[in-house]
Amino acid sequence: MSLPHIHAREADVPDRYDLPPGFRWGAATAAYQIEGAVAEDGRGPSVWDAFVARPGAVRDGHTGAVACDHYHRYPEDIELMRGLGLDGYRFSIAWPRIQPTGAGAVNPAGLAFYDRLVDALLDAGITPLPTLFHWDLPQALEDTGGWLDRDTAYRFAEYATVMADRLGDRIPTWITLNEPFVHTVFGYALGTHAPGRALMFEALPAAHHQLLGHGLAAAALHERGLGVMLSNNLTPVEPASASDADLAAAHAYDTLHNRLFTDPVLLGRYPDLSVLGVPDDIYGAVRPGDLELIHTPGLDGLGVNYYNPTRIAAPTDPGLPFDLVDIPDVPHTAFGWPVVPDGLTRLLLDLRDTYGQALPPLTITENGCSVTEETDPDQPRIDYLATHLDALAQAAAEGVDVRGYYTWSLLDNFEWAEGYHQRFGLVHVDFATQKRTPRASYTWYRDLISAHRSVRER
Ligand code: IFM
Repeated sequence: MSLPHIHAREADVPDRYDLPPGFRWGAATAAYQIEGAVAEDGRGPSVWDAFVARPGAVRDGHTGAVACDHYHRYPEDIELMRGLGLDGYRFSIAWPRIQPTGAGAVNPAGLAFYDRLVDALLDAGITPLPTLFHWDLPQALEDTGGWLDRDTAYRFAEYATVMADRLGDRIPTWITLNEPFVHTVFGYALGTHAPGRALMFEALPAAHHQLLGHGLAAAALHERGLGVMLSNNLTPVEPASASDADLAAAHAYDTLHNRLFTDPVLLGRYPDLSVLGVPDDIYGAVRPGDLELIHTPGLDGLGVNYYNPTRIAAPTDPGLPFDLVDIPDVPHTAFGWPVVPDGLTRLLLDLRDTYGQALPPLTITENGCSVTEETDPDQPRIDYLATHLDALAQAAAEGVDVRGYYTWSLLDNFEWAEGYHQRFGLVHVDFATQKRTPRASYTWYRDLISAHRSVRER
């Protein structure tokens, strides 16, 4: 990938982003992608342990069994974070370490790991920002239906309560779910992620039950005086043309990707799902009172994970109400994702315009760029981060309340169905030796954070 319009700037670190006081700089990871140690200290199996064992499910048969071995190497990783000068670190808690079967008995060794991690972060002056669910459902819950089963929402709230009671004295704000859109669509509709179900639109009860789990967990967190966020992968949707058919298809896709998840939480209602051919009660999943449970706790912040916009055309396959088409004439990442920084500005402005007073403060909880071994060194990542931060600052200048930026990712890690082939890290990881090597983007981000801090302190 190359970005002809900007060549940023290892030496030229901007202190020109006009961001609000207290803006938080961070980096993000997730448990199954970095921890490894999948059979240690009483951790139960998750849906991802089962999925990676399926022949052909993950490129080259890669698994997260060892990943970055962060379970053992977290002190070294926290030193890397300290070196960056991070304000915050977003990580996820592995539910199967806490409740190996997803319900009932709590595993003391699992709690002890996150105690150690959180205490070490605090010692390093870094605020922990945990995500309670980043896709690694305990397999025992999948065996009883996973997120298709309403009961999983109640189990999730129980697990959230266990964590809040254990760590709530040290962690002010919690993220309930990560990217319920991706988990629902890849995990339950298409089957390209765990748990590998291919139900197409009949997957959507899994979305509703995640949102219900969010609402129940949010209420428990709020009762304990804790702040609550939800992170979704959001995308600005652009029609391929101004034709009525393309506009209708773009509306349908926007409903599925964005509004299905954001409207219930912020507005207390689902968008019109008939554009997807889905019944209002999502195949009987939505019961009276559910939307109140989802909406009433409110959100203290919305986490925005932004990677790219999505261009949509009228369907060629009659089975779907839209087609995804490429965005030509822009650079693409190693993953093949179009690089459109001003899509982030558009997304943030659209959120403000769509939700108005109902929109809580925003935090970018993921944004980043993968390279492959072959495309290192990582100038493309520096360019990606620099241009997206420009786009973020533009939205802030136009009045969007955005409070922080967590880049994806601190470390190269297990990139789900792509295994170790896509590398998102500021820090290169040699998976044979576990050697960590900070990249040029690490130095760039460190200097950026430091420049902002000195501006702040002036
Ligand atoms: O690695 C993922 C992460 O787990 C969720 N958001 C997108 C990232 C890059 O694909």
